[in-house]
Amino acid sequence: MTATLNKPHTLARLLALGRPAVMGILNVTPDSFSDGGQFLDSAVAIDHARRMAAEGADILDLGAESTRPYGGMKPVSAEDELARLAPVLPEVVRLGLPVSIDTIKAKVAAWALERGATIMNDVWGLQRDADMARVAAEHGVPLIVMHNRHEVDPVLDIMADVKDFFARSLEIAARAGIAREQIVLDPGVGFGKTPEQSITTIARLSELRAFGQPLLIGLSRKRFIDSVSPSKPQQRIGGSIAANVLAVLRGAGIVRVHDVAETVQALRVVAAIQSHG
Ligand code: HH2
Repeated sequence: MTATLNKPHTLARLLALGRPAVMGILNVTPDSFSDGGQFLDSAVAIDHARRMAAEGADILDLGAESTRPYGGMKPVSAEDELARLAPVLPEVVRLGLPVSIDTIKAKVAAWALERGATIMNDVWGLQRDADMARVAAEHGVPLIVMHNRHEVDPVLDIMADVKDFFARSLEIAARAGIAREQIVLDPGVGFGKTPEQSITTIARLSELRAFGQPLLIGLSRKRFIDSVSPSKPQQRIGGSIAANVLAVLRGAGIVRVHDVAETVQALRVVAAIQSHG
C-alpha cells in the first residue's frame, strides 16, 4: 500500500476551496526557460518551496526535467531525474501541501508517488509513456492531462486539436481504469503552439468546460506574453497575472505559476470585486 492511497480526496479538497487553486512551480533543472539552474541546489529549492507555501500556494509542482517547449530541451534519464528529486521531494512533502510530480516518465511518477507526491502532471496527457495510465490508475491520484504536439502548425485549428487530444486521453484513461473525477485538463499553453495559438487556447478556455473536468492553465512567464509585449521571462509577471485572471474568469480552477504572492493577491482582488458585482 502506498501512502497516496490514504489521500484519495486531494483534488476534491482543492476544488472545494471556493476559489481557484494556485500551483507553485518548483523546477530542479539546469535548463528551465524561466528559472533554469536557480533551484538546482536542493537547499535553495527547498527554501523556495517553503516561500511559495508561505505566500499562499495550494499545490507545489515539482519537476526535474525541463519541458522546454521553445526548443533546447535536454532530455534526462529517469536516473538523473530521480537523483535531482531525491534530496528535494521528502522536504517538500513535509511542508504539508499536496505535491504534484511533473514528469513524462511512469517510473519517475511512481517513485514520487511512493514518497508522498499525490498528483501526477503529465505534459503528454497519457500519450507518450504507455505506463503512465497504469501508474495513475494503481495509485488512484489526480492526474493532469496536458495537450501537447511534436510540431507547430500555424494553420491548425488549435481548439479542435486540443479537444481531439483530450478525447483520446480520456479514452486511454477510461481503458486503464482511471476514475474520471481524478482528471484535470490543461490546454498546454506554449506546447506545440504558435504564440497566437497559445493566446487562442486561453481566450477560448471556456469551451473546454464541456468535458466536465476541472481545468488547469500554465501560462506563467511564457513566450506568448513576449509576442504581445517584448520581455524576458522574469519581466512577464504583469502579463502572466493579466492572463491568469482572464483564464480564471473563463473557468480555470487551478493556475500554475512562478510568482505565487503576486498571483494570490491578484486573485483575491478579483474575487473581492466579483463578490460586490
Ligand atoms: N508548463 C511547463 C511545465 N509543466 N505542466 C502543466 N500541466 N502545464 C503547463 O503549462 C506546464 C507544465 C513549462 O513551464 P516551466 O516549468 O516553467 O518550464 P520548464 O518546463 O522549462 O521547466
